[in-house]
Amino acid sequence: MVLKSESEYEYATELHDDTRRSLLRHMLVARGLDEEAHRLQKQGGLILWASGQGHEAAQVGSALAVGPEATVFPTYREHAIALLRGVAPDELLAQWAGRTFCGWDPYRLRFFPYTLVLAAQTLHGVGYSIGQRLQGREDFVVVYVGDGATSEGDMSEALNLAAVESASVLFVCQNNGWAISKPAEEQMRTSVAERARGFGIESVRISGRDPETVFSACSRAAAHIRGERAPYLVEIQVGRIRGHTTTDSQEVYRTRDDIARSVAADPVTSYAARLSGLGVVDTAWLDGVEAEVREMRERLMKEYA
Ligand SMILES: Cc1ncc(C[n+]2csc(CCOP(=O)(O)OP(=O)(O)O)c2C)c(N)n1
Ligand SMILES: [Mg+2]
Repeated sequence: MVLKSESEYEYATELHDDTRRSLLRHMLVARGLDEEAHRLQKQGGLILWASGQGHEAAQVGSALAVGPEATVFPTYREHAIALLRGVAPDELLAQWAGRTFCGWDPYRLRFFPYTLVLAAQTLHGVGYSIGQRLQGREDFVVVYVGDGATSEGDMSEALNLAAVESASVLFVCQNNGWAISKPAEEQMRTSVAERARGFGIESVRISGRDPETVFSACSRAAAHIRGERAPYLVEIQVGRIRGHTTTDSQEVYRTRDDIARSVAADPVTSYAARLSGLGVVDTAWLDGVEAEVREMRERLMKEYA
C-alpha cells in the first residue's frame, strides 16, 4: 500500500486563538522545564534527563487534541504531556533524581508511569482499553512510542491486538529519526504509518514542526476512533535537538548539519514567532509566560540544585 505524502493531508482546520495560545503556552512551559532539568542534571541534582526538545509540538498538539478523558500511556520523554495533564514539575523531576518510580497518581491524572522497557506500554495501553470497555468505562487510550521502540515485538502484538479487538487506541509514534545512535533508516524499510496499515489500522504520517497540524491530525484520528470504534496511528516526524539523554554525545554519530537542521526546525521558537507575527500573542502575553516559567525554574532549582 502506498503511503500518501504529507501534502495530501491538508489540515486546514482553523483553530480558535485561545487554542493557539494554549498550544504555545504549554510548549514554552515544557521547554523551560526541559532547560532547567538539563542544567540540574549537569550540576548533579538529577541522575539522568531525557530531553524532549524538538518534540513539543507533537506532544502538546496531540495531548490537547484528545482531551482530558483519554488515558495516556507514555514512554519516558513525554514531559510536555505530563505537565499538561497536571503532573507537578517537582513530581516529574523526582523520578529523574531517583526519589520515586512515579511521582504522581496515574489514575487521577489519566497519565500512566513512564516506561523504560521499550514498547511495553503499547500492550499495557491496549489491554487497559479493552478492559475498560468490558467494564463499560471510558476506553479511549493514547499510547506514545518512539521509532526505535516500534522494532520491539510488543509493538507488533499491540497493533495486531488493537486491530482485531477494535480497541479505542490512538498510537502516536514520535519519530525523531534515532534510537539512541541507530538511525531510523536502519531500523525499518517502510514508515511506521505504512506498517500500521499492514495490521489493518488506519494511519497518517505528518510533520511535527507545527502544533496545529498535529492538533488537527489527532483530532481527526480521535473522531475516527470514537466514531468507528477502531484504532488509529499517527506517525509524527520530529527533530531531536539534544542527545538521546544527558549520558549521550550525539556529536559523535550525527553530523553537524543534521543537528543544525533539527535546531533550525525548532517547533517552539517557530510557533512563537508565527503567533507573534499574526498578532495572536503580544509582548505582554509572552512576558507573562516567561515569568511563569522563571518562577517554576527557581522552585526546581531550590529543590534539586
Ligand atoms: C526492551 C529494551 N531494549 C533496549 C532498551 C535500551 N534503549 C533505551 S532507549 C532506546 C532507544 C529508543 O529509541 P526510540 O524508541 O526511537 O525513542 P527515543 O529515545 O528516540 O525517543 C534503547 C534501545 C530498553 N530501554 N528497553
Ligand atoms: Mg527515536
